[in-house]
Amino acid sequence: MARSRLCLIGAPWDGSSSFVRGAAAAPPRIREALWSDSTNSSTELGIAIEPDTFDDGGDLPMPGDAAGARLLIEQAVTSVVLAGGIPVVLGGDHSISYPALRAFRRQPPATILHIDAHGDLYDEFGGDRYSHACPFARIMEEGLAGRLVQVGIRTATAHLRAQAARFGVEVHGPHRPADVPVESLQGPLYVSLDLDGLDPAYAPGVAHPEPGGLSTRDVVQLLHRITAPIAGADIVEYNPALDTRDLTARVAAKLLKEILAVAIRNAR
Ligand SMILES: [Mn+2]
Repeated sequence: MARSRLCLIGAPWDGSSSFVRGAAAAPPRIREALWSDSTNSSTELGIAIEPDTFDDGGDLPMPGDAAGARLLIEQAVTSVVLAGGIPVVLGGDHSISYPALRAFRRQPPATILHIDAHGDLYDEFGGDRYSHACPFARIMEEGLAGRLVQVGIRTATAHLRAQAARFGVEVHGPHRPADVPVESLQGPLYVSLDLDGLDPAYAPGVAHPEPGGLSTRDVVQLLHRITAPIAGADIVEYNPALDTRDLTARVAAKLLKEILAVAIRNAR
């Protein structure tokens, strides 16, 4: 595939975070880890990720209000989608996934593979229907995906379980990720990766660290098992202020590379 079909978009927005902010500082730190001389361009699929492997649209100039931020994200992602590109959005908090998926509303992805400790299916959270705890409720209400498959979930309240049942969400915990039927997921497929899906031992730099999560290896293997073409992806909730020795930035950059490699492999 034409490599320029892949387009990175930074969405430095954390104004919809319910606990602590700071994820807005993530995109430049993930890029820094991506190009750090501490590593190289290789991926485990044998596809190199170099500066010319994808377009980098830079970071969106976020306004101060959430509605304006959502509109800007939706417009930026829509322009990539309409040009036949594959957007990869770096958050920001998880609220950015809703406007990112709105960009596909003319042709929604068949499947969203959502890796997270949290279902993010609240009808509202703290009075905010666009909170980072709510994006997948909005996405499912608007029919922005055929199927939502969640992995790593370990904080399901009664409300979240009811919401998952209402929307037909397939919820997998962090146990036995090898049992998730990733190979059979239909495409186009959108990957939404919240770094708190990983155990805080692997990714401490998040606002809501939840022990008992996936390992970095679990997530790499889940990604590699995707056979469907990739429609788009996001990586969210990295909070540099809470990180230790840039560990989480390195995990985000590693998983970004593997997502890009899977997108290239599966488009062939
Ligand atoms: Mn989460």
